Amino acid sequence: MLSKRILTMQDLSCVGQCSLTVALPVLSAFGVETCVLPTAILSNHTMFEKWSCVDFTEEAENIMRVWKENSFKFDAFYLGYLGSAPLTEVAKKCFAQFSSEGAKVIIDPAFGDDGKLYPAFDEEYVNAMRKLIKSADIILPNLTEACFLCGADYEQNASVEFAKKVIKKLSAMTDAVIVLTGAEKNGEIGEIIYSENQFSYVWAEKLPKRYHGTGDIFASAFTAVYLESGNLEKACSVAGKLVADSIRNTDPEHRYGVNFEYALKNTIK
Ligand code: PXL
Repeated sequence: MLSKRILTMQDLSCVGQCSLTVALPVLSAFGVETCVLPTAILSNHTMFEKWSCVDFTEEAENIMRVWKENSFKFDAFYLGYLGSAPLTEVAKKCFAQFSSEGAKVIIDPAFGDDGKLYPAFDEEYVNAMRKLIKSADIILPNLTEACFLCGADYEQNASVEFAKKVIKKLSAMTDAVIVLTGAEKNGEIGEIIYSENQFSYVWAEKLPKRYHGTGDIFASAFTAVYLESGNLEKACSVAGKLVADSIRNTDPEHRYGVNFEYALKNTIK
């Protein structure tokens, strides 16, 4: 059986369950052949007080030169935390040179949460991401990222109506399907999907705890299920369940990620 071969572009955080250390196991578990273009190598993710980081922009150019000589092509691209604005240009080159026919581009902007940018980012990065999402088929922002991208003021505990207004504003900037993650309604959490001028929703039980790295688990599982099924709602529902199972099985003392490894083992069973 021929499986899809995707390229994921994001950082390798040596400690902390996020980015490539999540994407690789999750995508493989769902049966997707996964190639990587690391964007940076960090000692650990940036929610720890201290971290080191080596940017990979220059090496990415070298890697792509050799890939071209080897005539590699990918059936899809999944982008997460890139780390610096020049890497968005690398990504565009990558789509231009290595897309199989009909290859999809799925982008999780992955630059902020709770109304704030992650520590390594600034307005230059947001601006670069505004341009990059024009090349996407699907984007997976949370409300913070959606607000930054379209220049809306972020609201805490936002209503679905507010989130839909932000999505509409964002949709003027890209033709991509928008899957807004982490929306909340009546004690439930879920996704607001905007595709072909229509809204749809996927809701699930909201668990009392929030943890770091759940966005990367969601995006990885979403990508795998969407590539296989072409069904946005199913992809959200399976990915949301994996996130919820991961949170449920996480020891409250474990602060820097979630126990997605345990949840994944059960999903596969
Ligand atoms: O989970 C998003 C993410 C990925 N990679 C790094 C991060 C973060 C969030 O803070 O710091 C390095």
